Amino acid sequence: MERTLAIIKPDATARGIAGKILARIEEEGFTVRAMKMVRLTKKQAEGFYAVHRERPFFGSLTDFMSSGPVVVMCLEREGAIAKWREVMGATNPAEAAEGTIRKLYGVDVEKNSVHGSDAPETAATEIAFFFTGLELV
Ligand code: FUP
Repeated sequence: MERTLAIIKPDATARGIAGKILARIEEEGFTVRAMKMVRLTKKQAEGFYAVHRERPFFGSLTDFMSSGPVVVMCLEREGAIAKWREVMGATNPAEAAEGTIRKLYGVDVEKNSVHGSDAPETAATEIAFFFTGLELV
């Protein structure tokens, strides 16, 4: 079993589709090990995306991620990291495969509705960013 960090981003919570995305997560065989809704401060968003600090889109991305509530989840499944990235689809919704969450709901490359960890090390760091051991059931 593997764990990954999923985020339902502000563009999705604003449109009231967090429930649809959670239903899809459950249909795809993930177990939710922890979940909460939070509104990140700009500084917290900058901390979460620190690896992208030098990228031209960093300011806009962290403004967006702190613009409204997000739902953060620790998901568990066999091959959870790769499977969640497959279900999310490509970063740019215009390039995402049919049926993926970003194809269905993503607005653009920034407002792309969901986040998922990209490797075991980042999954561990990202889960620990949002959840203490006590909150993981
Ligand atoms: P992903 O792992 O698919 O979320 O994508 P990346 O790690 O490449 O990008 C991290 C975040 O930066 C994405 F969620 C969206 C955002 N981004 C932009 O806002 N503009 C860009 O041009 C590229 C990425």
